[in-house]
Amino acid sequence: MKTRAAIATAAGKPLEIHEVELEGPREGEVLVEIKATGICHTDAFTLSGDDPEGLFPAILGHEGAGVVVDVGPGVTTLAPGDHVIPLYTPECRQCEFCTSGKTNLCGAIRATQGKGVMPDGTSRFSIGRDKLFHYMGTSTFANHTVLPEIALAKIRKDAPFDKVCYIGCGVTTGIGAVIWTAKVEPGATVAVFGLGGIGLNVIQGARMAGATRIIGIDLNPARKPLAEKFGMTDFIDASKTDDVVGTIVEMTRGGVDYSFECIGNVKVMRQALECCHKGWGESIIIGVAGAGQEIATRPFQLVTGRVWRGTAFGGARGRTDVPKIVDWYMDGRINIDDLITHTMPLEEINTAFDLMHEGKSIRSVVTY
Ligand code: NAD
Ligand code: AHE
Ligand code: ZN
Repeated sequence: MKTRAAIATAAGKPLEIHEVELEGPREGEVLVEIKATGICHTDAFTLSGDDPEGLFPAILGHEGAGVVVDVGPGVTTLAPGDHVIPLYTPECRQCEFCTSGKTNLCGAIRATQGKGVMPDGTSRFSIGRDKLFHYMGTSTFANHTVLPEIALAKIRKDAPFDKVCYIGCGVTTGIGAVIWTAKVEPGATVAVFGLGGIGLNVIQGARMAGATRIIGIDLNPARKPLAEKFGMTDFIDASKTDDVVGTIVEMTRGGVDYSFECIGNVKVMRQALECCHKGWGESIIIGVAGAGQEIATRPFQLVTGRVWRGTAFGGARGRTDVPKIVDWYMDGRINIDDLITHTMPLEEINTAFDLMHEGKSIRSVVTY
């Protein structure tokens, strides 16, 4: 079939809107009509050329929601008409990762996903004679896309696509990092570095978990009012101090119980670790750093009890947890609407990247 997509032709170039060819679903695969997709910083990161796994030409996008149009042979859990959220972290429930009970990182299709192809090693997308790469196994910047059955969470039909698409990455990553990765407990003190589409969800997760002190740190003071609405109790303008760590340690009399890096800056990752309390403070890396970047600290920081961890997709097991998060939204337990600052058609998708780089949006959503 033919469908419309935004194509990343080369690193650093604006996306181009074209009609593309999409092959139907093969064994174990599902054809989905994408109704809406968010634009996450990770899409910008890959488009910039900083992603060691970045491939071009590709159809980016990993924060979508849509409707099943067709299923390939062997698909048993989904049928045409089902509403779904694509999962860049699938859940096969059979691999050694899924059955370990220790991680949400499913190993079933990760290798081919990173190579921009479906599990059988081929792409379903092409334009003319040229193949296009898939991205993160999802490619939601296309009006239609094909995914493995294990990479789709079935959700309720009354949830609005233009809001719950954000659960496909940002909402789940931020809230999940707090409740599933860090397991923040009531009364905890928390520091959140970077108050964008992920960091504000960390703040909302910390408030849900009962944290009493939630310190937000950003270079952009325009983030303060919304962060306060979501539960931030204190704000540090990182552009106005050269001692963020000292400021936090003093404010909290020794450091925070938990910190979260939601930027992708290795220098800030160090600050996030070092502002944690001696003996027990845990720092969770969420931000994705570019090729060649490395983190550093004195090992003494770890010897004296601080813990450095990371999280992908907030530790969520997608097919199990994503439908629950959709319920939380529909029940009014979490706020998504205030974080979606811009909505636009696919033709204007490059504006979404501009708004992100200018610090003017939290989340932009493209509706098809
Ligand atoms: P965003 O652009 O919406 O937000 C980033 C925020 O960081 C902005 O508010 C910006 O002003 C602030 N910032 C930038 N440099 C700063 C500095 N030096 N000090 C303080 N604040 C600074 O991005 P996002 O969509 O929220 O994504 C954040 C990061 O999380 C990205 O690296 C993204 O790739 C990553 N991410 C990771 C996962 C995961 O599963 N681990 C999932 C989604 C996104
Ligand atoms: N391809 C990059 C790493 C990118 C990365 O870390 N991705 C996160 C999700 S970011 C969503 O916005 C993730 O889930 N990582 C786990 C995984 O298996 O990819 C690189 O550095 O090579
Ligand atoms: Zn993302």
